[in-house]
Amino acid sequence: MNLLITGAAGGVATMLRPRLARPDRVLRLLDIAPVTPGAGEEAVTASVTDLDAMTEACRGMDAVLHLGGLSTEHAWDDIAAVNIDGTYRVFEAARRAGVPRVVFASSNHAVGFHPNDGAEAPDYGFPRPDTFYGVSKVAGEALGSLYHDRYGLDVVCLRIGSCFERPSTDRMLATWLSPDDCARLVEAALSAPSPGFRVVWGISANTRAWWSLAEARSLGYEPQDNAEDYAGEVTVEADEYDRFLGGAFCSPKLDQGG
Ligand code: 15L
Repeated sequence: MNLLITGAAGGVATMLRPRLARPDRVLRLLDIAPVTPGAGEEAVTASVTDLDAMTEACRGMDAVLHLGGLSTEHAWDDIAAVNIDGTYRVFEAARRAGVPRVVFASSNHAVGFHPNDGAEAPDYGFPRPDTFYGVSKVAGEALGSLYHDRYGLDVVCLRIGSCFERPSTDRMLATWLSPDDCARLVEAALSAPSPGFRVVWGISANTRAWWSLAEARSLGYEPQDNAEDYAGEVTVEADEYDRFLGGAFCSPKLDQGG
């Protein structure tokens, strides 16, 4: 199983590389920043915004894990160019090269302005982005839906919570996705038979979870970690914006002006 990973120099990809390595798998690592490939890996220095380079990078791959792009709020022009146009090019390149499956790193910020009432937010919540970044994740999900319905690609969108080595704030006691569980979720998204188009939450088995794991589990995801194990170590922020699913991304501090 050959897997192209975009955004390979980024934080999530760096945590995933050793966890996704398999003797019978090539990981093709694509980023604008140079990446040093290890055993079973290949590196491609290119931008997701370059359709020809993306199409070339997709050749011979069985799936694309699209992690590339801006991972926080930025000015509209940058979000539009890198996250929205770039994600279009990833899907289009996959289609042109005959790659049958794309796993797209969406985000909780696609639905960040939904009120957080403490109950588990359901799967497939209607888009309610909290930032231009969140809008780009909604656009990526929409592109995934289109490329499934029109061209038959299998597309799994992961509405990732907070994927870091450890939870560091009280919000992350609800939203944490451990690196090991992230790899488990990606493996489920890569191996579920004919998933079609899916949108699943990406969190660990957190005692204080705000989000449903029903759809992720239906793909075969079995989380093993729980942020609660770190409850004594996190910073308590009591962020007033935790009344929304997107937390601090809902703050006016992220207004882009204009
Ligand atoms: C995200 O989508 C961001 O990429 C990441 O930096 C975190 O802020 C995360 O969401 C989160 O909500 O914790």
